[in-house]
Amino acid sequence: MGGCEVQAHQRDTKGVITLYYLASPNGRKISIALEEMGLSYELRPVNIFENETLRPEYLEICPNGRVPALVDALPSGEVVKIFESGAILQYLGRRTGLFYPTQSESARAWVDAWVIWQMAGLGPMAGQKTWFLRAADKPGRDPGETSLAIHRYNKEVTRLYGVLERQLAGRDFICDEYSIADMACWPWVEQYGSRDMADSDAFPLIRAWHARIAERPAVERAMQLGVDAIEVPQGFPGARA
Ligand SMILES: N[C@@H](CCC(=O)N[C@@H](CS)C(=O)NCC(=O)O)C(=O)O
Repeated sequence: MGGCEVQAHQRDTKGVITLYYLASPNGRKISIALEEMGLSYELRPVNIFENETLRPEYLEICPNGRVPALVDALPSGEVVKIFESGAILQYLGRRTGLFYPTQSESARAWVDAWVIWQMAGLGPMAGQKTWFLRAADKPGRDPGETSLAIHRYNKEVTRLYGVLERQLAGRDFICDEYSIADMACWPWVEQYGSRDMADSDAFPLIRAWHARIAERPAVERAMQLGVDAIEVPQGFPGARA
């Protein structure tokens, strides 16, 4: 492990999946899914702080130059490469038939909707809010440069937390059964909890849901992965300040 150089992927049963990873909210969605699904994989830490995501060989896998990305060398010889954590979660769900409904179109559509909700809403809004909060903390920063953005993103994140809180009323998980939708959302709530919101009494169902998932053995294992490989700054939201 280490570095983000791309190696030839062998067609064996062990380590056919390579996860390009940082111990960040988006990376953890995928390590949680892999651990929950019991798949074997090789973890390849990618140091975004040293621009490893911008290397040509990495951009071949992830044209967007971000982590996570995943390469799956199938026994047939087909090599699947995927970027965008939501697409990776859906792929792993299809691959295993786990935590992603395969029989019912209505159930799968609902899980997809919540995965996209996280990808288009909770993740970007919480990420931007945290980015501006960190920027505002920088010594000498004029508060006028960040206050409107913090106000805007805080309002939107609060609204999104309200959406999630309502969805959790009367159910243990976002789509009744534990699914990739929970895996998509949970690391962002985990991340964001340190910045005031999830600890708030305003969202008791989110807090209980968060605790329920935190104690799953697969999640505990995933949270330990790669933490020593690359140091992630405190409060890192998924994009550099
Ligand atoms: N929508 C993308 C976002 C990925 C993303 O922003 N990843 C962060 C780490 S959590 C990253 O690679 N940041 C690199 C940078 O800011 O240069 C996904 O969900 O995969």
